[in-house]
Amino acid sequence: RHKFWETQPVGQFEDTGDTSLPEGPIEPPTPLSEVKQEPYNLPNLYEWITCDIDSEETCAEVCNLLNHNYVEDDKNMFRFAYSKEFLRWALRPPGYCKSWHIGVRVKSSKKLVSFIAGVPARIRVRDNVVAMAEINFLCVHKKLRSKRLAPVMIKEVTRRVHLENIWQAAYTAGVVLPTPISSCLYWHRSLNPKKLIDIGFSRLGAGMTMSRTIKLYKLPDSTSTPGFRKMELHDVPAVTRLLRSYLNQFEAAPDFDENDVEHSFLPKENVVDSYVVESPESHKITDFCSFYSLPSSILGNQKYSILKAAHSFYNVATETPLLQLMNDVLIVAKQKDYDEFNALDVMQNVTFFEELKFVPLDGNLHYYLYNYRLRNALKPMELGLVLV
Ligand code: NHW
Ligand code: EN5
Repeated sequence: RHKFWETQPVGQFEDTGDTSLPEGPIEPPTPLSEVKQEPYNLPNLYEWITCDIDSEETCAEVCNLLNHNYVEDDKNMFRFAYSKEFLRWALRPPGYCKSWHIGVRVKSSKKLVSFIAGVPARIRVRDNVVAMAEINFLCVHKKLRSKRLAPVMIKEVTRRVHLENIWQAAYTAGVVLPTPISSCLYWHRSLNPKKLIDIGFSRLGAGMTMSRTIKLYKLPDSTSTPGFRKMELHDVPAVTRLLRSYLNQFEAAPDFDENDVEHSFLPKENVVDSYVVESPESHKITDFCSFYSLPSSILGNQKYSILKAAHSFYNVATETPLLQLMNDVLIVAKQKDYDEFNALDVMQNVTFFEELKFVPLDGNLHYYLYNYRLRNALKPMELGLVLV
């Protein structure tokens, strides 16, 4: 059934629930001298390239490939539209490896037709912090689909990750592969209901009029929590402490240090936004919330071409109720002109969905580990990991 995935060190469907199998690495590392030194073979017309994301031109090419060929919903109404600034941010975390940003070009025309990327991350799975690659942005040009190029992309990134002495990976996908460590749902909160309904992203509720719907989703003009403000550079140590202690409770979560936090959360216009609550009395940082900006192209609509979506990233509430904190995030997202706010049912997110008028969307997001077995799947609420 899965000609490629059956050959890989991933949990196989037939092994699910087999409690005799140990948790942890499926295969041991091999000596680096035994890792294949040359790239995998590509069909003759194509060549490998390492993408220099620093280069304006290469970054634009990758962005362009993704904007025309990356993930769409099941009805092909929307397609993720990552910006260049976003890609630069996502692909260059502390310790990133240029060789893990992999493209395939047509030899003759030099046209970029496929891409896959990895970035390093320390991810704790139960009691073990594991050095991993996070794999993302796998894309094959629409005209080259179903020719088994994806397995070659995956094997090549695996080889280049192995060359850096890393043997595990984490990735998410909308499709079911062997075997999810968790299967999550997307929920969303409408900020601009009229536009969302006009473009077919959502529907008018039963017995609802447009004006009642607009009223239902109306938000206050300003945030309510005293001391709620944008995160700044000097907040990095406090935010790192908050995140580390919060993420401890989950079965799988990133092991962030201050460098990671500075890179991942320091606000970057139209890429990532983070807020803290600084207690007006003690000046302690008590709460944190963040979202990243991932617009979608609206395919074939006369009036609108871009859906502006904010995606919940990591949130930590210790003093402010999570519900109130998230209501304030909705308010700032609305101020920044986002059309909707998305969140997965991971961590404690389900606790605010109903009250804050989130509704479930129609797609799943499955989480996977490469070369690391878990005996049982995790509940979304046991997961403390969000990939962009
Ligand atoms: S998920 C988003 C993936 N990208 C898209 O959906 C964009 C639009 N689609 C495409 O570009 C986030 C193509 O349809 C793709 C498949 C390229 C998806 N993950 O070439 P063939 C990520 O980027 C398997 C993994 O003929 P295609 C995460 C499929 O099951 N495998 O198909 C990426 C089949 O194998 P099987 C996927 O449609 C994680 C084989 O590919 C997959 O022309 C990557 C068919 O290949 C997916 N999303 O191209 C894994 N979609 O065994 C990283 C399909 O079933 C693993 N397939 O026969 C870790 C590596 C690092 C390890 C380090 C130690
Ligand atoms: C790597 N970091 O399906 C992640 N989007 O899940 C890559 N639905 O926008 C993998 N179907 O339900 C990501 N509206 C996998 C996600 C793939 C993209 C995707 C889903 C969310 C989505 C929207 C629009 C659906 C349009 C048609 C949605 C609300 C209900 C909708 C109203 C209109 C009729 C259908 C239902």
